Amino acid sequence: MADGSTPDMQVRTTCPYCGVGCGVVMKPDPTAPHGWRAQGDPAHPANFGRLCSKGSALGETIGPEGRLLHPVVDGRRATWDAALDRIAAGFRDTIAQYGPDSVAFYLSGQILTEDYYVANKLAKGFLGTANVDTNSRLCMASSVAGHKRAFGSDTVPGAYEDLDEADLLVLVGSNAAWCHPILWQRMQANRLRRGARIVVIDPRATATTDGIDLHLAIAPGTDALLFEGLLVHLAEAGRHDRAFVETHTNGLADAFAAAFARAGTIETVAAGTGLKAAEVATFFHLVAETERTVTLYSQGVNQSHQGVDKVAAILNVHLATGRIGRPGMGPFSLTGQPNAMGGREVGGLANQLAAHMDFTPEAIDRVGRFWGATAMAGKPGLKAVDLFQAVEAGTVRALWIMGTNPAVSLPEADRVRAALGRLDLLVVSEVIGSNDTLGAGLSGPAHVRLPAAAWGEKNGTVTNSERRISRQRPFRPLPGEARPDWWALAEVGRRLGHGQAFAFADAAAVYREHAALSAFENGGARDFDLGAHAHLDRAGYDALEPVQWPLPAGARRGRARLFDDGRFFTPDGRARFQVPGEPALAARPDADAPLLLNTGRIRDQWHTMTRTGLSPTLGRHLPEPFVEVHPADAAWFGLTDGGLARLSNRHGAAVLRVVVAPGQRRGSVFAPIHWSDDNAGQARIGALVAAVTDPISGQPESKATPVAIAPVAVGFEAVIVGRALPDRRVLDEAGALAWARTTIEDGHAVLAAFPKLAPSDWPAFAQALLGCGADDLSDAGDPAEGLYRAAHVRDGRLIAAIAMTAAPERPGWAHLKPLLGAAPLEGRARRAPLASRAAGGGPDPGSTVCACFGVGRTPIEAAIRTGCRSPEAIGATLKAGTNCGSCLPEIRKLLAAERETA
Ligand SMILES: Nc1nc2c(c(=O)[nH]1)N[C@H]1C(S)=C(S)[C@@H](COP(=O)(O)OP(=O)(O)OC[C@H]3O[C@@H](n4cnc5c(=O)[nH]c(N)nc54)[C@H](O)[C@@H]3O)O[C@H]1N2
Ligand SMILES: Nc1nc2c(c(=O)[nH]1)N[C@H]1C(S)=C(S)[C@@H](COP(=O)(O)OP(=O)(O)OC[C@H]3O[C@@H](n4cnc5c(=O)[nH]c(N)nc54)[C@H](O)[C@@H]3O)O[C@H]1N2
Ligand code: SF4
Ligand SMILES: [Mo]
Repeated sequence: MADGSTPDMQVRTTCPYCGVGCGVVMKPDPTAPHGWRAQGDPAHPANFGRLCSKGSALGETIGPEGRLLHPVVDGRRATWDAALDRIAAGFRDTIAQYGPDSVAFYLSGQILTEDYYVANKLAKGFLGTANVDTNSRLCMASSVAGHKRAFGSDTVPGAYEDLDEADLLVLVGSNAAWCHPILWQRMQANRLRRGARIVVIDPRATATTDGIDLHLAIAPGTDALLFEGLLVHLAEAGRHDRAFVETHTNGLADAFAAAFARAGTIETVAAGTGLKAAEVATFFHLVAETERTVTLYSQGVNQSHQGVDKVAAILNVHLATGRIGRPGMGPFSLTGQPNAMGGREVGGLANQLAAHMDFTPEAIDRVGRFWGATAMAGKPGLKAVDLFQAVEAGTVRALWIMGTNPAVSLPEADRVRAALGRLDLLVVSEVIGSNDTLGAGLSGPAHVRLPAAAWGEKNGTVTNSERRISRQRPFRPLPGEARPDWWALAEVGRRLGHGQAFAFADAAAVYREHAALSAFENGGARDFDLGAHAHLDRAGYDALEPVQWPLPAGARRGRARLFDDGRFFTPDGRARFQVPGEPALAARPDADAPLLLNTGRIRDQWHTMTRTGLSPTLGRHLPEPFVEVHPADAAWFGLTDGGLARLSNRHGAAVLRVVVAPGQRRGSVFAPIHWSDDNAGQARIGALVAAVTDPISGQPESKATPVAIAPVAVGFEAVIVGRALPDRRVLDEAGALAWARTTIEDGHAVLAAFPKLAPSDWPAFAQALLGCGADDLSDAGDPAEGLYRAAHVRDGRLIAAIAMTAAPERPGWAHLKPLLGAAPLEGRARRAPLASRAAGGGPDPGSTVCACFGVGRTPIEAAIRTGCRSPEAIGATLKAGTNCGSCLPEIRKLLAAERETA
């Protein structure tokens, strides 16, 4: 091959980020940062060869930087034997003294099905506790509960093909353009090719509301009312499918009566949802006229005080119209994490037993016999928020955290972090050596850190949003002493005397047992059945092609859709309509906390950034934490675009960069979830989120917490670029009001804001931050004029540089990035780090729009002004948007903005 590699060296695997579950081909490439380049797998039915910006950058995130490479016990390096002995002894002693429910596991939709299976078996079959919960509680629990109540099983009925074949796509609480980009591209393709219409229901404008048919900027928390109104309207329009309802469902009369009482007219719906009557009517009309309708929903639905009600109201509409289980129609819960579904399949949630079985006496008996269990859990365990409150209260005393960062991602995160310090035994399995959760444990009396195998090294399966199981295959050796998570769990099981139950030779053996349990005494009674894989050998496992469950014994092909036969998994085989409760916010804004805090994601970062944060390409898009504020709220609270704001309430506080955004909902602000104390100053947004949960699913309301907001006065702005990261303490001592770090080629950058400082003190300040004396620094600019730059160059190599400007100006720094990796700077080039922009006078490219080709906002705007009138034209000129397409919504937005000004 042209790149020098042989085709058979490439490895087909699955992306470790979102629930789309794209197939990835990793190809050896000596020019790539760590020797491997990611490409979309043309044969994978989720993505047919495409990858979004995060998937495309996978090769940049697999290096050795920051990895946890050996076990650590009580702060000291330890052997695996010592660490595992310590865990086994800790669990045994804790259970002996306080009983089985004093031990708990907190897992993640990012571990593999095999890891999940072994953890669940160990806890629920051999330790005797169901205190096994997962970050999926913060993510999918409301969908799971909604599915089970309506269908009798946790089933996503449809397939991605339905998104290609629908005539109407309704997205509720989903920013798919950023969070499920490849599915979003499939929906866009349907719109362009077949004329499908797209409606997005979201309180704020997002990349997903750009260029669609209808955006309903709904009042937070009122979705159930909208869908109840729709249920009524569809009856009036004669769209209820009487035959389907009569033969295959129960309870429509009650659901309809409740809907009619609350949402009987378009006017009441409009008043309750804050929408215009005309908008509501347009939406209802579209749904009534379009049989092939798919309703996709995500965290604007699930992460809600009334998440289960929102799900119920959506499912009711599909059941009433019989638009379920048929091509191009159905409700579709978009899963977040790569293995959110796998976790549900094994029973990773505290209220599930295993293989889609609940804690019924028959199921407990069945699973117990299958496992040869010595201590079966007999009742559901604690859900995530309650679990961490039990840690705080001291009733849970030993906790094993695996593949998640709860000190950042749980609501009331400050409280959670403090609670971790109270445990007798805290075990954290991690791929990286430093994050907030690992840090929290240090203050506790005991602590075990286990180095986990990361993506690219681990071996197993994940299940995506459409029930499709795909293989994650290793293509790199395990670094240091890293080991797969399932192995560590099985070793603890063995040490507790259950050698036979945990004698798995490899991941394939775990998968086989999981498949066999799903088929055990099933006979079609349970939706989840992988019987056809119960005897899969190692070679078959290695060669496994992506396949959708159910796949019972004897089946050769998976099933794209369920419920096409009108049969549900309730005792009488009928689906059940549910009656949602009265819509109400968990807490209303008041004088102390007048705004609602909405939280979510950005395009190029994944959660707490432990992996995407390693990629310079991904860091360019939005390099610092921010809060989006409506212009009227900004004016009222005295906030300026580009300034700083302090958000606070009784749970915590954060200081963030203000982005004044007309598309933001008035009275609400939006902040991303990605920043932590590991990568920023005071930007852990979870600290402000109240631990209020849906009463049925236990899922926290992460989209509507009352907060106060106030401007923070900034004296000067700085950017520090260097080979090594400046010490966090130095930034704190220097009085940083806010800072965030981002990875760049060959080093790091820190963007920071500081209080006022006398210009004469700027040079000394720069020396302190760069950690060197005046003799080692060269400088330029005049602090008195609000401009100063200093650089530390050794042997012609740039070690670090700082650029400072008086606020509100911010220093340009794009030109500093390439200097870290540049050949020794000679002669005049030595002054390059002191320039305010690149030599040759080119303009600063601005924030990156296209991550794949590193194209910034400035050149795109320039291209539009010189005649590019479409994303295609911009692509032809600058290449922007021509690879993964994740930036096309932003390019369209820039086009619209330029048209406006022209
Ligand atoms: N780039 C990127 N992609 C990701 C992830 C990531 O970290 N980064 N994480 C993955 C994971 S685990 C998940 S769970 C998914 C989440 O994917 P999404 O759910 O699409 O993402 P969010 O940004 O959490 O929230 C979606 C939208 O819900 C809206 N919303 C808030 N309140 C309401 C409401 O009351 N009603 C309605 N209708 N909408 C509301 C918010 O304004 C927001 O735009 O993304 C996955 N994909
Ligand atoms: N306010 C607010 N809070 C939220 C949300 C929100 O929208 N708003 N969203 C919620 C949702 S939907 C989710 S999914 C969570 C996500 O929140 P978290 O799960 O806490 O976030 P991650 O950064 O994905 O944490 C995964 C951790 O596992 C490590 N890791 C990666 N791979 C492996 C592995 O193979 N083995 C092991 N042992 N470790 C590994 C990573 O380094 C990282 O530290 O956040 C939730 N919290
Ligand atoms: S859409 Fe992007 S992040 Fe999600 S699986 Fe595909 S490549 Fe990965
Ligand atoms: Mo999630």
